[in-house]
Amino acid sequence: SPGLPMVINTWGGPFTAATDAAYLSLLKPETSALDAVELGCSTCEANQCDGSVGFGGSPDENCETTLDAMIQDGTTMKSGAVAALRRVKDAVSVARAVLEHTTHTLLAGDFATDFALANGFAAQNLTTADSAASCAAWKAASCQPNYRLNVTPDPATSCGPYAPEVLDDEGGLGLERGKPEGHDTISMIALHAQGTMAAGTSTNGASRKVPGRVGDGPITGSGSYVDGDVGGCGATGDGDIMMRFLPCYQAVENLRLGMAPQQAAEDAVRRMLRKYPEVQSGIVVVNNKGDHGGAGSGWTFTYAYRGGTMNETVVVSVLPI
Ligand code: SD4
Repeated sequence: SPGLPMVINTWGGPFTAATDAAYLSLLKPETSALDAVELGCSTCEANQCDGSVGFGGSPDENCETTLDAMIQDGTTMKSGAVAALRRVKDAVSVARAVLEHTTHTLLAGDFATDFALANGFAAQNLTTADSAASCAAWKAASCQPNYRLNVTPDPATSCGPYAPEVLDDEGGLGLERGKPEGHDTISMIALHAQGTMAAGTSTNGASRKVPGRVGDGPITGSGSYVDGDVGGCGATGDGDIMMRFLPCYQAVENLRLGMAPQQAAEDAVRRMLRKYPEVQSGIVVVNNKGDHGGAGSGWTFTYAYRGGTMNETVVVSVLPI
């Protein structure tokens, strides 16, 4: 452990600006762990970290970007989240408003947008010239006829109708659908100097998804999870698979049972690999003392942290299991 306060999150590179912003904010005593996580995730939303957080990334089949985010308070276990949020850029802050201004945990789609607007957030276009162009190119090339159902999709509307990928003996349908391209989510855990903890996640999800698809990001225990009595976890990767395993819940419970963070992370990833050997996943785990570890599969995962009196953020590279 580098000591407290501390911030730790998925990915290095552009994501370290989020680590720094959150860590530096925690040096002011009035900043809570929840404030730090909100600020860190917001930093990535504004910077469009890797194109996978915030506006303009991962367009769905309608070429629209929608956002998933959650934030959890490790003292009360309250969490707030938005799923498939449309037309509002500040996903993690809207998630925080759900946590603070409602008794609910998760709002979705247009209703989440309505809630955001009613709470003073601005309506904005989440499409950029880049996201519109890459989506249009993909649809022109890849909305394939579905031979099994004997229909040809109309790319002007969607690529449906849909059939399970496993039934696709033509190899054409669905191969490029819902697979994130250059995909990285920010999931962050903050430890306040007083020992309180919070965690959060923000992402624009997977590219070319069926409109309405919600990933692991806004699911408590999947995108992230924190219990200040034990520790916290943040996840990134193929959310369609990962959310079936609640890997962050698993990792934090592993800590509770006495595992070290590294072991807790590896166990959570192995549980997914047992059924899905190809899954791309990355999880970062930290106990409430600041000891940390990470594990991933299918790619080289990185995580970033800064704590105690560290002058800069350190990035740890984790080879796939
Ligand atoms: C999702 N977990 O929506 C996100 C995407 C991601 O690295 O993290 N990609 O599935």
